[in-house]
Amino acid sequence: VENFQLIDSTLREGEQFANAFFDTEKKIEIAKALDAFGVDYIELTSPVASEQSRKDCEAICKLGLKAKILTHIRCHMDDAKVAVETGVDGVDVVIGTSKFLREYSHGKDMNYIAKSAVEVIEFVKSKGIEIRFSSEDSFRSDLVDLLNIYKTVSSVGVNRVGIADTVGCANPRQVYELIRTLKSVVSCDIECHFHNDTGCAIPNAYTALEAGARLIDTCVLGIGERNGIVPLGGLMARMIVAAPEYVKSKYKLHKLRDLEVLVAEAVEVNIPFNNPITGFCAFTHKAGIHAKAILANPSTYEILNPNDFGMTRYIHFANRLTGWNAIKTRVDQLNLHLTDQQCKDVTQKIKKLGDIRPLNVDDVDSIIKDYHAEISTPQL
Ligand code: HCA
Ligand code: CU
Repeated sequence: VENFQLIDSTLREGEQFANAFFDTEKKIEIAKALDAFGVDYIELTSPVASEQSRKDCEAICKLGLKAKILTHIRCHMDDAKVAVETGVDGVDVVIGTSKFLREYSHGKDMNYIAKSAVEVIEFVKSKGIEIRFSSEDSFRSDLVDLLNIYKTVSSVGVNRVGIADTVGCANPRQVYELIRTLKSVVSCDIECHFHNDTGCAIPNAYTALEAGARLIDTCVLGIGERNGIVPLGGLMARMIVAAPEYVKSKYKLHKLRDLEVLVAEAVEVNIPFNNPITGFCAFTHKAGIHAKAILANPSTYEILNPNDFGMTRYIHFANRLTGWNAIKTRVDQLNLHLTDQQCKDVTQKIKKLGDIRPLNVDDVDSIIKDYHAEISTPQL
């Protein structure tokens, strides 16, 4: 899994998210933030989608970002001719290969698909631009059809092939098998695009890399059609565990939170409470037993180090599950001096109130301060 690359599609798949509308300025802001984070590629909406989409694509190409700029088109010469004039570094073409898409979407057979794929690939390559060919709805396509089309596009020198779980139906075992099989028929890099309808987007992405794929499509916060695709942040959480040095040296992980806030505000959603890394409680420890061990060594209950992402760990002590180690830490923070036994006593008082109602930090602080005052008052 070392050496993987990211194709961020917030400005293509992400535009297909229910709430998304990015004006030119917002697209440029997001493109710059993605580039600063360090994604390898930025994928943009097709220039034939609308007049403004084409202009925005040209504007982003002119920014001179480090990330390569891609646009995403149907497997059709009409689209390809417009795409190569925008200034992009690469073109991603896609065509539906499942029986659903062949019957209810474009109505073409596999021979027609192969013929137009070859034509588009040769044309885009002749312009000195990178080209990726992908099948749409790959996991509900006939395997023989799929392998044939990939063999064909590989032989005409496509730069990457992609597979897409368009409906989010695949599970990791199916992903592993398909990538393994595909690797035996193509010589180029493999890219993967996973929707999250059944909650498998990140596991599928990870498994695809294990099976030998090289590139993963992501969106910030996982936005996209329906409930979206692989979230950039969630994939980072998975990958930093698998390839810590690579991930830490390649991506500016401290910029993740701001990038997510930027996109969340643009599409008017909140960052989910259970979001990996940036969810509000992602590094909050609560139970007394956890708090004690975290204070001794954070790795006891943390697989991710919040510092790697510019986040901070928090020990939630204002509750009835708290323990005296957490309270002792709070006592120290308040610059008060209590013995261990006194900390245990005051913890009992806190738990007692915590049994009656939810507590906040002020409640705990005043219990501690009152207790401290009481034991410090000379007895007459
Ligand atoms: C769609 C197309 C796509 C394309 C994926 C890709 C999908 O919006 O239906 O080009 O890799 O999910 O199949 O996003
Ligand atoms: Cu998609």
